[in-house]
Amino acid sequence: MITNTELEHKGNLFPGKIVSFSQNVDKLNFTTENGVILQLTIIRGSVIRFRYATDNNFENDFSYAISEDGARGYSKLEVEEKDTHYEVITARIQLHIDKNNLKTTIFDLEGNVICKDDWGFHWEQSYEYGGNIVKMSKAAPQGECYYGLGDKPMHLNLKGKRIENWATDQYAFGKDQDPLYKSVPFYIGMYEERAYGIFFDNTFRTFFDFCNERRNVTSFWAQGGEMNYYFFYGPNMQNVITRYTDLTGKPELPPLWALGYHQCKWSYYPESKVKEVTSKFRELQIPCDAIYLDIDYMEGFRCFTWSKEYFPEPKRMVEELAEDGFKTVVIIDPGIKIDDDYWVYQEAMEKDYFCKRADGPYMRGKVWPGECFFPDFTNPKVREWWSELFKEIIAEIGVKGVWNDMNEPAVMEVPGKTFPNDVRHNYDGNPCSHRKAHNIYGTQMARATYEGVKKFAYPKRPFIITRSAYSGAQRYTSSWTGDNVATWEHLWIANIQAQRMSMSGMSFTGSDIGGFAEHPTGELYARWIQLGVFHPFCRTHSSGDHGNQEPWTFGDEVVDVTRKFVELRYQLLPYLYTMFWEYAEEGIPMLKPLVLYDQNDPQTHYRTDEFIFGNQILVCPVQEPNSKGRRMYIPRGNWYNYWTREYVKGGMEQWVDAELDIIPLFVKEGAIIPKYPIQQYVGEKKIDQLKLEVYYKLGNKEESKVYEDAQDGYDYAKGRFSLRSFSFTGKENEAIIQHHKTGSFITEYETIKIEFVGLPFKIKEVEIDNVKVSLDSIQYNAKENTLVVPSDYAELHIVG
Ligand code: MIG
Repeated sequence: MITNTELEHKGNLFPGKIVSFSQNVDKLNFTTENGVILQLTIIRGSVIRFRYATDNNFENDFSYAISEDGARGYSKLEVEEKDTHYEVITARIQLHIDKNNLKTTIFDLEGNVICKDDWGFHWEQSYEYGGNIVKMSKAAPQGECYYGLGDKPMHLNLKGKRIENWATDQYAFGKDQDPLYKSVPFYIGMYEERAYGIFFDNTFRTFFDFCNERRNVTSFWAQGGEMNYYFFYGPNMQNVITRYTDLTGKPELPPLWALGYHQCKWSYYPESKVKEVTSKFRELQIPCDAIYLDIDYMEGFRCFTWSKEYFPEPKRMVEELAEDGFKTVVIIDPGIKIDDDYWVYQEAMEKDYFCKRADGPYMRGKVWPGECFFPDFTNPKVREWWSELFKEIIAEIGVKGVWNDMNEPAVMEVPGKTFPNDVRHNYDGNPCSHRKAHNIYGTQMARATYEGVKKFAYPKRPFIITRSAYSGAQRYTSSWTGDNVATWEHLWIANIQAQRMSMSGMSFTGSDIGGFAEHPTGELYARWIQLGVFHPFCRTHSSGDHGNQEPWTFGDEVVDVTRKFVELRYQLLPYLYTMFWEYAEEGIPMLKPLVLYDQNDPQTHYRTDEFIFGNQILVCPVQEPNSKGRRMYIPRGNWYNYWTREYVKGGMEQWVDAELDIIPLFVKEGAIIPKYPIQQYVGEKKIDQLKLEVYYKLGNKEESKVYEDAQDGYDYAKGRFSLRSFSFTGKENEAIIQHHKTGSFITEYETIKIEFVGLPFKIKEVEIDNVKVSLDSIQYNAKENTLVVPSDYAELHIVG
């Protein structure tokens, strides 16, 4: 046992005995003899904020991450003073605070330890910066698992790893490389089937150590700021994530087209090249909704300008693309070229909106346009100004989405690849150095961009994508995983990153399909698109230096595979949109790693490859060349192989066939999967019929939902949406599908085509809303096991 005195020798300081306690409604303050204050805020019965001050002094309380819309309030709060500790009891947890040393232990109501301080809060004074290095260490029982933390390209279970959060432009990053572009200081711990979460809301450079340094200890620390974290009790992992997302915010629904397939390259230019690519998609009938313009569309890389040579009439081009169903998305970087004749530069200079060094000069750095200055997006006035800059691009030219890159912020040819630490930031009226603002810079840029696009796209919905992000960025933007590489290992990484981002409250994420750096083989591209269509954001992108990466550059077989999977994504749009609605509404992660799907099955704790897309579709990519299939773990429960329709029992590892045109895909029994007809882009066709694939299950009810609305705009917020709930009940010789619709949106289609999969009997009789109907009148097709019912039926009863 190391004593406090020994540790103090190493520079660590510890809280002493508690000398006073006070309560102000939801805030409990415990003060120690040496001037440490622990302030607990009871946010909800299962969400507690822990905030520690040293020298009796809290900083101004300000966070970019916390959303104002989150649920607050608790039903019970009792505080009792005992001999050795204070006891705090809510409706969900109990918390002990040791009077001797301020250490805390959190229990569930049955008395199981959920999270316990090891050394607890301690700190080191930082002579160089004047603040503290704030630290927290927790006991880590053997067998505890850890998940979360954003975009880390390593095993999903973080046990044994040390992690660093410092947003970094990491071109061609590798497996296990850290830090990367994002910093999401939120993790989920799970021990004996009970999960909890910790969000360390500190934007300085932070570290997390999961039993790497000491086998039985998990710790986290920051190079400045406060020890300020939120504890979320589960015990279900999904509840931990929804509570975290509730606190840090949920996205609005994107326009449906943003869930279509997107094509990108660095760069498509001139206009004729853009048109050649978009026409080829239509010619080959590979659905596609968006085309991206990378930095070369600008005049000398000046943001908010267009190259006269390559894009002489952007408005006309964007309109013509729109006529063909393509939405144009353009890149906007933070670096503003130093150029007296450039209006954006002039305005920012006049208004004094660029970041400055501590001693006065502007923060000057080289990026694509050459020498640049950088707006201080942590200044609310700068964000307001920036948002106005989008007027022309969005309102006049008709661009539909904006892509924010280089916002770590990235600077070329300098050590650390970013701003020096001394750069000053406004931080919404809490002036600070870059040490504190670095990790939030990208999010504030994306936020300002979102506000601009939203304002000028109104009454349509905005679409933003960012590379850098901090917790809470999901309120404004989607994201991609940065500059990956065209290798099989990166296919594994992409799968991990998309799942991890989903668990970290940022579901709307995807990778550069096929890899950004280098060039994939056709086989790798095919395997990647098969996975990519199951990621919430789905875009092919490449650096273009090593050849083209449009699907047709890999030959006919790959074109066919691409078409097959992109078509499947478009058919599944109502399913995907419903997943998004559940994410936007309740914070439910769109992708669920198996551990999140079934945490009580220990087999899932170290799985990485398989995941659940939404609630009912199991996906497992093939990640090796020359494969004819793979072994995978099918989680507990019963499933149907989507391709062969074979019924499979889960709870074991098994071989699954998967030639190049197949990705292992399973549907949960009892699921009702909605499909739209194939379209080349969202809105191409009137949806004249909804299809439901009904996967028969014997026994208990299974619930499925379909959310629909106008696919863009905000009418849904006024109740003009359609939410259909279906429940399936299967018996040996009959089945019932109940259907209930809420919301005032009238869907275009008048009929629903139902296809039964795995039905163990031949349909002989059908009743709709308790009225017997003839099989002819519902277009019953015995071979395909399909029938057509009115879209407003309430109960369908089939009997064998
Ligand atoms: O220094 O805009 O990650 O997607 O194509 C490279 C050019 C800058 C990095 C992005 C990438 C983009 C590229 N950008």
